[in-house]
Amino acid sequence: MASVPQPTLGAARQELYRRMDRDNLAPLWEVLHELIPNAPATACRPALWKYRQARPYLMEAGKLITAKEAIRRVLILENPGMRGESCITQSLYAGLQLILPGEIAPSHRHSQSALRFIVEGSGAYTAVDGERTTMFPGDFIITPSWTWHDHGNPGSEPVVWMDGLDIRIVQLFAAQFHEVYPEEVQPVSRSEGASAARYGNNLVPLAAAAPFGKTSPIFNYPYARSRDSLDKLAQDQGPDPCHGWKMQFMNPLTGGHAMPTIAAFIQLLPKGFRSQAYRSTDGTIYSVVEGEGRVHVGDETFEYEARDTFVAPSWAPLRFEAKGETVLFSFSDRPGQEAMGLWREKRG
Ligand code: GTQ
Repeated sequence: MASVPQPTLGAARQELYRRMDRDNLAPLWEVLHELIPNAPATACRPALWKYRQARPYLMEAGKLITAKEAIRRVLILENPGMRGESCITQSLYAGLQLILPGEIAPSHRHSQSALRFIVEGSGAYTAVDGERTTMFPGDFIITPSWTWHDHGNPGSEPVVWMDGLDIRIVQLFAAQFHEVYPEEVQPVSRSEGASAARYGNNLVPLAAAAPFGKTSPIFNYPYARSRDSLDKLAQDQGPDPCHGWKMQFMNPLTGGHAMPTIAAFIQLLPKGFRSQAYRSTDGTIYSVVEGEGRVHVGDETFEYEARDTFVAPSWAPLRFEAKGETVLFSFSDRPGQEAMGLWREKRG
């Protein structure tokens, strides 16, 4: 290269790039720092969605399109740094789904896994491979990969839940499959509570194979039980300085995360709690179940109240100031990062 005259070096490089570009080749050195940054870089921005603001749109949508026509009547929670990409973090999708009294969201299955976190209303059900479970606010419900699922609302009030799906992860691997069930509603083949009875009482049927593969055999973790666990934990020990009292939803057959691609958590912050800053590589979506306060995410500060959703991008420092006793549900792509040896956290 020493023989190339300096003033023409830039032009010569550009000319080389142009020629190799036609043969689908590109110089690494022009993009190396972008490809391998010093610390997590993501277009995902800290954001909060007020339920009070989102709800009227959802109810208006309820008047303009049926659950049946929409297939799933959902308002996607789009990260402001990734508009149009149908995601809330770089790897995860979230939305608010509405099902009105008398409606049915027809049965289908897909390789993407879904979680439901019930935000408002009671009495709707979701069915997973022949078993229905009735939804109550704060319940954490799983639709495992490739299981038939439909939702229905035989009750008398609108029911809204937050959907969390691993759409982007499955897309990254180009492993998406989807099938429509031949009828609108799948037949019920097990009694309500069957999964909880078989796997949720520290018992397991002899020689039982995991009914949902790598996903927990329990597909409804009721809020009443999660809340009780948090309460009892808080009675006997002090809060973690970063997390308050935080628990992870578990697959009882493995002791690991309840879902293979998504981790889910529930945590309690005492009234007046000011947390120490915490960051981790799993960008995390939070749904406020109870309480109000302030959360600092990176350079942003949000006031939260019950039913709001907010997102903390990968490696953004997170700090809570709970005005009232607060319960937060959260989910992230942590299982994948742990499986690949990528997950990191930092306190303070
Ligand atoms: O309930 O099956 O928010 O398939 C997006 C895709 C919900 C669902 C969503 C879905 C569903």
